[in-house]
Amino acid sequence: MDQSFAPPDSKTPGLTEARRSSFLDAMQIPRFPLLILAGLALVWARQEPCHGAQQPPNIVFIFSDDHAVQAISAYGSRINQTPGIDRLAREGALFVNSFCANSICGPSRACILTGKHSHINGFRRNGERFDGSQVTFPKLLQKAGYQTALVGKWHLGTNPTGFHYWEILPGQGNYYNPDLIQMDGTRKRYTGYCTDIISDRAIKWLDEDRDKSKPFVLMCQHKAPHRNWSPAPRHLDLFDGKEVPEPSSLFDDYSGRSALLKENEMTLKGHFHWGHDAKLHGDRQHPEHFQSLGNREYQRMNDDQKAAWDRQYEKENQAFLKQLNAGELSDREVLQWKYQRYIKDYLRTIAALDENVARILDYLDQNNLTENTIVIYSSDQGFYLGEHGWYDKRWMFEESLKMPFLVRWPGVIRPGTRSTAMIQNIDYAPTFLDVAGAPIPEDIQGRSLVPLFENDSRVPTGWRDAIYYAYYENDAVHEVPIHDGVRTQRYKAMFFPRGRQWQLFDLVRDPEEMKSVHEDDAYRPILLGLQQRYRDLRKFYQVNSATIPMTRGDEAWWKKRNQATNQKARQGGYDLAFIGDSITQGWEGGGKAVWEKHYATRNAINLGFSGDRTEHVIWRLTRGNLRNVKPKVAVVMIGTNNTGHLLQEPAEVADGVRTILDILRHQTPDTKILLLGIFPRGATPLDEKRLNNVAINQLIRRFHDGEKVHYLDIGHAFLDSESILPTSVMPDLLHLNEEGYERWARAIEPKLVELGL
Ligand code: SGN
Ligand code: CA
Repeated sequence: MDQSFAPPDSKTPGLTEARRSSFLDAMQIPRFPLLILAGLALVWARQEPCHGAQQPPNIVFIFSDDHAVQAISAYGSRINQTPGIDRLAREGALFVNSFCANSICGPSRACILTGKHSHINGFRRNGERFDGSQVTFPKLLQKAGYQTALVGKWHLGTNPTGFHYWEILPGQGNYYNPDLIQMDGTRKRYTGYCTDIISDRAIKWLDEDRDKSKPFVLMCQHKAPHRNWSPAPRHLDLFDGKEVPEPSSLFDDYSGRSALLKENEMTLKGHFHWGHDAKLHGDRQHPEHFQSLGNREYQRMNDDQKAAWDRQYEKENQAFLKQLNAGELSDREVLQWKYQRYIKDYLRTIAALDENVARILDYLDQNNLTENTIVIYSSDQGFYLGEHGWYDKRWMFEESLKMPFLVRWPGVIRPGTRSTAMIQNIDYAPTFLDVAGAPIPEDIQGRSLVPLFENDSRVPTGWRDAIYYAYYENDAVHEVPIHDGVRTQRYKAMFFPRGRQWQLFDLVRDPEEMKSVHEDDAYRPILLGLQQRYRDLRKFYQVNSATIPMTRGDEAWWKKRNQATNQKARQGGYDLAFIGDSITQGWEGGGKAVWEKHYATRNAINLGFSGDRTEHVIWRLTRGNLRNVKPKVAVVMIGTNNTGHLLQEPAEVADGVRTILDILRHQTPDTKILLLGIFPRGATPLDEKRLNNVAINQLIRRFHDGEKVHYLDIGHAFLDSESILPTSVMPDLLHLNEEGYERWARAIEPKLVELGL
């Protein structure tokens, strides 16, 4: 990770990207000296915090988990009231186009800490471990003289760095009687309700533990309203006897969009658990409606808490079960019951959250801190509140893509501001640094929001036109496939690498995203434009999917082969490994007899998976395929699917190949690598895909070092004298037949021997 800062004289410290460019633009136009003066005035404004206080402003960042904007009254909720949170909108600004970069917990938090997209900060999926040695805004604020504190949910696998004080929930944490990990590594159990306790601890730090001579940043991070949506005892009866309105897409049949939508496991209909989600006790009956997970939260409660809980739920549960057992409820009615149970619990947890936001604001009022403190309320991503029949998040549809963002900064933000500027969680870090007057490192990808704060509700010229989003956590709970995309003010394009499908939504005509118009001729120019913006944004943010480890574990056959391969790898004792895609896997198909002849007695392992691109090989090699595989020679041939599927730029694919070589170097240092040029494909020498492979080969041949890596291009072995690819060797002009495998084996044999096999 590049930890370098901009050289001190390279730009004015404290200027944001937006501010810098407007400043420089002005500098380049001497006809408008007023603009120069305006630019200088802005520089002065940033360097001399003049917001009516001596000290740079404090920052209180109140952050919840899975709180959707549909459940905040300031955002127009139809289902609840949040007076505490709304106070921030009334006294400050509300951003209606606030988005996450990756709609899942740990990744969103990593984006916030670093100001960088997931593929750069390295935390792409829950369960990974955040590299706490990288530059984060709390560390930079410490350098700038701030006191930094964090209380509550963290969920990044490693301990927090950059905080003078922290106390965190282990993993997801609990609602009832939560444990908090202390800075010395011990765990402390607190009796009571998590949302209250986190606020207590945060207020205690504010009140007693911080150094009051210094500005501070406090991150107060709640578990609520995360699954399994367990309300505080005092809110158990909220919404009693009331029906919460249903979203219009509760019974979505997923037509008109990618078939992948049906594959996820986050429906109220099919993936709602008897105890855990529905809060039912007893035998888990009705498997057609409920899955079987019990309510772990209930197990943690003390007797009083359990009694209060049962008093509330049991009457309603028994009434429901009676009707269900009597066969009186249609599938539709069962789903409606589940929705009510789900949404009421979700909103009840928000009631406590909202009270605690109000508590913190009151504390600031009572301690003369309001005027010089920026308060932000946000949540790690949005959530489906029954829209599309779902709970959970992950998909790039509006409900989970959006993050609440409300901010109050007295004297700077005009009360009641409502901004439509497109902002993202990668913007928070540069914003905090800007607020503190600290330099913003060059490699931060987000932009400071301070110009938006100061600019009333107007979107400054040059503000971003589109955001980039990427989700990586496939083959995990809820089974949502990998996808990425762009969203502009009006449109959203999503790309699913699996199946290589595009989806396009017109958010004005179809705000609920019920029909993809990617195949509609009328939208052709829009799709093309968004695809270009997608490619450009990926370049701008340095997204090279060829180098980003990706599993295909959501494809059953692949998962099975991967598990079997890991099993074989564990056994060890290999002298030769073949690493690649279907052409390599084909040693078990069309090439079987040839393999028997050449390699059966030479302790060889086949690490080829049909359809793999470099990113999949990277995933496999770093997650088990090489466990005890330390061969004398590894034959690597990969990249033709990066070409065939995506016609990916040769330089990007070459980087993917380079990453694979690095992994091999690192994991099996004594292995010699025989790097093969990607085989020719397509009939003629000027075939577009053939040429792409030629261009990749031109680059990867340079990885030859004659020591560890030996490059060999055997493409000629398959071509005729006119460089035509004969179907007698590659019947489909991509895959080899037996004759082709024989030529492959013969062409590399001398090299294998030379390398010590
Ligand atoms: C848990 C939840 C999931 C949720 C993930 C991620 N199950 O696994 O429903 O999608 O966390 O949530 S639970 O029953 O254990 O609550 S995240 O907010 O941490 O990303
Ligand atoms: Ca979350």
